Amino acid sequence: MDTTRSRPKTKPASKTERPPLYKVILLNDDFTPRDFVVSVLQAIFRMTEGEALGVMLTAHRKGACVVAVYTREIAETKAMQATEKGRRQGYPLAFTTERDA
Ligand code: TYC
Repeated sequence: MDTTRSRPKTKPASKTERPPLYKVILLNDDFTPRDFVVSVLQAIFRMTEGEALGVMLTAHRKGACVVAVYTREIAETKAMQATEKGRRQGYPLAFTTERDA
Protein backbone atom coordinates (compact mmCIF):
# COMPACT_ATOMS: atom_id res chain seq x y z
CA MET A 1 0.00 0.00 0.00
CA ASP A 2 1.18 3.52 -0.80
CA THR A 3 1.55 5.48 2.47
CA THR A 4 3.83 8.21 1.06
CA ARG A 5 1.18 10.39 -0.53
CA SER A 6 -0.57 12.91 1.72
CA ARG A 7 -3.72 14.91 1.24
CA PRO A 8 -3.35 18.52 0.08
CA LYS A 9 -2.57 20.77 3.06
CA THR A 10 -3.88 23.99 1.57
CA LYS A 11 -7.38 24.95 0.49
CA PRO A 12 -8.07 25.28 -3.21
CA ALA A 13 -6.82 28.71 -4.33
CA SER A 14 -10.08 29.42 -6.10
CA LYS A 15 -12.22 29.49 -2.92
CA THR A 16 -13.24 33.06 -2.15
CA GLU A 17 -12.99 33.77 1.59
CA ARG A 18 -15.21 36.45 3.09
CA PRO A 19 -13.85 38.49 6.01
CA PRO A 20 -15.62 38.23 9.38
CA LEU A 21 -18.24 40.95 9.95
CA TYR A 22 -18.75 43.15 12.99
CA LYS A 23 -21.88 44.89 14.25
CA VAL A 24 -21.77 48.49 15.40
CA ILE A 25 -24.12 48.86 18.38
CA LEU A 26 -25.59 52.10 19.73
CA LEU A 27 -26.06 52.14 23.53
CA ASN A 28 -28.72 54.21 25.26
CA ASP A 29 -27.88 56.73 27.97
CA ASP A 30 -29.95 59.25 29.96
CA PHE A 31 -28.13 62.42 28.87
CA THR A 32 -27.41 62.65 25.14
CA PRO A 33 -30.16 64.65 23.38
CA ARG A 34 -32.23 62.63 20.92
CA ASP A 35 -31.61 64.94 17.98
CA PHE A 36 -27.86 64.85 18.60
CA VAL A 37 -27.92 61.03 18.38
CA VAL A 38 -29.87 61.32 15.11
CA SER A 39 -27.33 63.79 13.68
CA VAL A 40 -24.39 61.50 14.58
CA LEU A 41 -26.08 58.49 12.96
CA GLN A 42 -26.67 60.53 9.78
CA ALA A 43 -23.11 61.90 9.66
CA ILE A 44 -21.11 58.74 10.42
CA PHE A 45 -23.40 56.00 9.13
CA ARG A 46 -24.92 57.88 6.17
CA MET A 47 -28.48 57.27 7.26
CA THR A 48 -31.53 59.27 6.25
CA GLU A 49 -33.21 61.22 9.06
CA GLY A 50 -35.98 58.60 9.15
CA GLU A 51 -33.57 55.67 9.44
CA ALA A 52 -31.57 57.46 12.14
CA LEU A 53 -34.72 58.30 14.09
CA GLY A 54 -35.77 54.63 14.04
CA VAL A 55 -32.39 53.40 15.29
CA MET A 56 -32.22 56.10 18.00
CA LEU A 57 -35.74 55.27 19.25
CA THR A 58 -34.98 51.52 19.36
CA ALA A 59 -31.84 52.16 21.45
CA HIS A 60 -33.80 54.59 23.66
CA ARG A 61 -36.56 52.03 24.31
CA LYS A 62 -34.62 48.78 24.43
CA GLY A 63 -31.21 49.92 25.69
CA ALA A 64 -29.24 49.18 22.51
CA CYS A 65 -29.67 48.91 18.75
CA VAL A 66 -27.56 47.44 15.94
CA VAL A 67 -26.65 50.34 13.65
CA ALA A 68 -24.88 48.51 10.81
CA VAL A 69 -22.50 45.63 9.96
CA TYR A 70 -19.02 46.11 8.45
CA THR A 71 -15.62 44.47 8.30
CA ARG A 72 -13.68 44.88 11.58
CA GLU A 73 -11.54 47.89 10.65
CA ILE A 74 -14.49 49.90 9.33
CA ALA A 75 -16.79 48.96 12.23
CA GLU A 76 -14.17 49.94 14.85
CA THR A 77 -13.30 53.21 13.10
CA LYS A 78 -16.94 54.31 12.75
CA ALA A 79 -17.75 53.34 16.36
CA MET A 80 -14.75 55.43 17.53
CA GLN A 81 -15.63 58.44 15.37
CA ALA A 82 -19.27 58.41 16.48
CA THR A 83 -18.38 58.02 20.17
CA GLU A 84 -15.84 60.84 19.80
CA LYS A 85 -18.47 63.21 18.34
CA GLY A 86 -20.48 62.83 21.55
CA ARG A 87 -17.45 63.10 23.81
CA ARG A 88 -16.45 66.41 22.18
CA GLN A 89 -19.84 67.84 23.21
CA GLY A 90 -19.57 66.38 26.73
CA TYR A 91 -22.11 63.59 26.12
CA PRO A 92 -21.70 59.95 27.26
CA LEU A 93 -22.98 58.68 23.88
CA ALA A 94 -21.37 55.27 23.23
CA PHE A 95 -21.03 52.92 20.28
CA THR A 96 -19.49 49.44 20.62
CA THR A 97 -18.59 46.69 18.16
CA GLU A 98 -19.34 42.98 18.36
CA ARG A 99 -18.38 40.11 16.09
CA ASP A 100 -21.34 39.06 13.93
CA ALA A 101 -22.15 35.33 13.71
N1 TYC B 1 -32.15 58.45 26.13
C1 TYC B 1 -31.74 59.74 25.58
C2 TYC B 1 -32.68 60.82 26.08
O1 TYC B 1 -33.75 60.53 26.56
C3 TYC B 1 -31.72 59.73 24.04
C4 TYC B 1 -30.81 58.65 23.52
C5 TYC B 1 -31.31 57.70 22.63
C6 TYC B 1 -29.48 58.58 23.91
C7 TYC B 1 -30.48 56.68 22.14
C8 TYC B 1 -28.65 57.58 23.42
O2 TYC B 1 -28.37 55.67 22.05
C9 TYC B 1 -29.16 56.63 22.53
N2 TYC B 1 -32.28 62.08 25.92
